[in-house]
Amino acid sequence: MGLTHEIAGAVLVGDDSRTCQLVSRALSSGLRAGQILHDGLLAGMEEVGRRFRDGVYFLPEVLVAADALKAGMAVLQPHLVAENVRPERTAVIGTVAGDLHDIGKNLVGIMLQGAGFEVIDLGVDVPAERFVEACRERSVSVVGLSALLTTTMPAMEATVRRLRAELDKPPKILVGGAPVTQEYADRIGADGYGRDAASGAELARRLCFCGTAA
Ligand code: B1M
Repeated sequence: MGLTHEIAGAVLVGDDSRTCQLVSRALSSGLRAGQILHDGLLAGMEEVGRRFRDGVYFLPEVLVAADALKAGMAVLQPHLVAENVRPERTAVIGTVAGDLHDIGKNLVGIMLQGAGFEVIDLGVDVPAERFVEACRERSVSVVGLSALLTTTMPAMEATVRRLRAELDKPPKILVGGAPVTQEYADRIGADGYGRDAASGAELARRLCFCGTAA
């Protein structure tokens, strides 16, 4: 079994010390940091996403896998910088104004990282103008909006409207959260709706690389 495969396996079971050891070993054996990232850490996290989507994994497994991913990334980071490996796409995520729920949004962030995005997390209770600013500050491929309250869904709609009105080239907009539906996403003009974190990240990837949710 190759080292990258073993790394993916260590992420999958959330073993952070083994993930770090294997990443160090892979580096010493001459594997490139980019390969360790894609074929090892991210491949492991992608499988976590699939298992979560299919109901095989639950929240605790996802969180321990995310910790293993983070631990491995910490070992790999200086080597990625040296190799100038950068994520190809940037995603900005946040929970909309008035809403303090962040567990689902954090999961979406983890899955997006697993899908190869650099993630800028604006946190909770994020006003529309902050999303707009974040998209002006750098090149952003996708914005992910989360809302958990029926009372904050209008803030989601307002955010979509402002992103479209105020940016010359608006990023793809993905929405999700317990009260949000595909029908609502269509109505407010979002590009896509994620029922859960894994399908949200998968959709983000499709939107960015294929330009469509289909
Ligand atoms: Co709140 N809360 N809460 N709460 N809370 C709910 C959402 C509620 C359904 C509980 C209930 O009444 N049964 C209800 C909303 C009712 C409604 O509007 N229809 C509610 C309420 C009313 C409130 C307060 C108003 C209560 C009060 O103070 N009177 C208050 C509001 C505060 C505010 O936001 N301004 C409040 C506060 C809180 C706590 C702070 C105590 C805490 C939040 C802690 C935190 O997030 N750090 C909390 C919690 C924990 C919940 C419940 C119990 C759990 C939410 C959760 O984290 N689920 C929730 C009841 C429930 O859902 N059973 C409830 C787990 C999480 C993984 O799921 O976030 O849905 P979820 O994310 C999913 C998908 O939705 C999707 O992916 C995830 C799964 O993979 N997803 C996306 C989410 N965002 C996405 C974005 C995407 C794609 C997919 O693309 C961008």
